[in-house]
Amino acid sequence: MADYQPADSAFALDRDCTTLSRHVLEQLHSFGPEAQDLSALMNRIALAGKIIARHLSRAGLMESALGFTGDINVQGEAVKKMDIYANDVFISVFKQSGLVCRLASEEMDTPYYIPENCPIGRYTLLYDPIDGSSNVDINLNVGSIFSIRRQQGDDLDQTGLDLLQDGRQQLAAGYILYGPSTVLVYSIGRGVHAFVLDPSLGEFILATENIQVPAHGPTYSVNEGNFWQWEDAIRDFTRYVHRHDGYSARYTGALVADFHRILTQGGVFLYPGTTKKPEGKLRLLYETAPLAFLIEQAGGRASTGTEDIMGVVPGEIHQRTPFLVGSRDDVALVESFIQDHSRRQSTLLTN
Ligand code: AHM
Ligand code: MG
Repeated sequence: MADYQPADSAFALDRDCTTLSRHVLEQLHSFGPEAQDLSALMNRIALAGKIIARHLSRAGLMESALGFTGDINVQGEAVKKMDIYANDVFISVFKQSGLVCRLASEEMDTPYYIPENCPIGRYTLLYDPIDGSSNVDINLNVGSIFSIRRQQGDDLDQTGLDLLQDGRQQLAAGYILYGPSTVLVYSIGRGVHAFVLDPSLGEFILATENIQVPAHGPTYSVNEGNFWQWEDAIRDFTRYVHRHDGYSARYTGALVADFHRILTQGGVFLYPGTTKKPEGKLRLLYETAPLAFLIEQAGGRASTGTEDIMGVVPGEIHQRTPFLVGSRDDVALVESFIQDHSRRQSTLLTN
């Protein structure tokens, strides 16, 4: 009898079978305890993403899904109902995981502890539940950003001090982009991979493996409404791109969406310091460090302007950093304007 030959549809079936949890295990070439943990953690993040995507897709039809709560968060920003919903989704999902003892997010002053997980929960989830929340009420792109760190010590006094370490302590990082389709991008330090949610299967299916950001790209992504609040160096960079062919401005108001464009097509995203916010707007532990982890894995760069984001040690959980991220050459170009200005300033001071 002839050997069995898979039909042409086998290719599509192979593709459909590369789910997120299978991919994590394949990446680690192991079914050991740590690989099982990471796979389970990614599965939980995927579940949170599916629940949030479902809620977003129907938000305009539901009472009390859109708009503000009337509260102000620890960042001094008005809180949206969707921020709280998504924050609670991650908490509920990780309560059931057993693996996570603490969660720290943009929406909570101090980390949230899950006492029943604490004797065994070896990991901490840091996250921005809804990034770009100004887009929520107008049905535009938003995202969730996540980072996983191994808990160090018991943290019995619940200070979370072991979280104040550089970005190289991250075990995994990524984001979920809620757009025309829901896309999950992650890295466990072995390349950057994108998955698309197939709603008919209810699964994130591998779409692109080992994403590499081009060394240079056409996009510069920055809120130019802040032009007169920036330092001269950043103003000079934007004047440079205005005067040179081949650059396009793109800015959605959601970091995850702008980052996703740059990760896939190249270019640079900037949120520099302003006179009102000298450290910029974006937070290190759950916004800039996870995206820095991804971009480095994809062959790009992330910088404050003067140092690599991955090397920054925060002084507190909600610390902000100026942020330049994207293609290697484009980040270097912005940094060169910053270096020129600081050289000129020190020459002025010494003369
Ligand atoms: P959020 O997490 O509270 O939504 O704030 C972060 C967002 C980013 O997604 C985006 O890049 C930035 O804030 C936009 O800020 P601005 O309106 O100042 O340009
Ligand atoms: Mg955010």
